[in-house]
Amino acid sequence: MPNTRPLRLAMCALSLVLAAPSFGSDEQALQENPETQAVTVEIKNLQFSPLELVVAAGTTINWLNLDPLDHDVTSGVSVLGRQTRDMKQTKFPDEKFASGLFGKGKTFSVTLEEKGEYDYYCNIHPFMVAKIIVR
Ligand SMILES: [Cu+2]
Repeated sequence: MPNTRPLRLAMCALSLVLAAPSFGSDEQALQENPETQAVTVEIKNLQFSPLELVVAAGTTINWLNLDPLDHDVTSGVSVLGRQTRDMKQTKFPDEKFASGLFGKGKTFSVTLEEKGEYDYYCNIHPFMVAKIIVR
């Protein structure tokens, strides 16, 4: 019977290397700032920034609108694209939070106590989608 141990070790090392990027900078940021109580998401040029944010449970998220036009922040999923052409509905709010429209220089805040992934979008610009991950 051939000895497969060296190969298995090599595969194991390879999988560690491949897995490394998934421990990305968000995880690092969370570890470096475990006491962070509030984080700001900027809304600028019809985009949420950052698109994906990892925070600790209990963190308050402040969305700050820097665009010269109104936006909103609605929790849930917005889907767009060719494959959605026949769909009756492309926005699926989950009613965890909804800001209503707010203008330039204004903010909307939510404190997220429960761990999980929170997708959200802008109702009037449904291509604006982003996500908060609470760990
Ligand atoms: Cu918008």
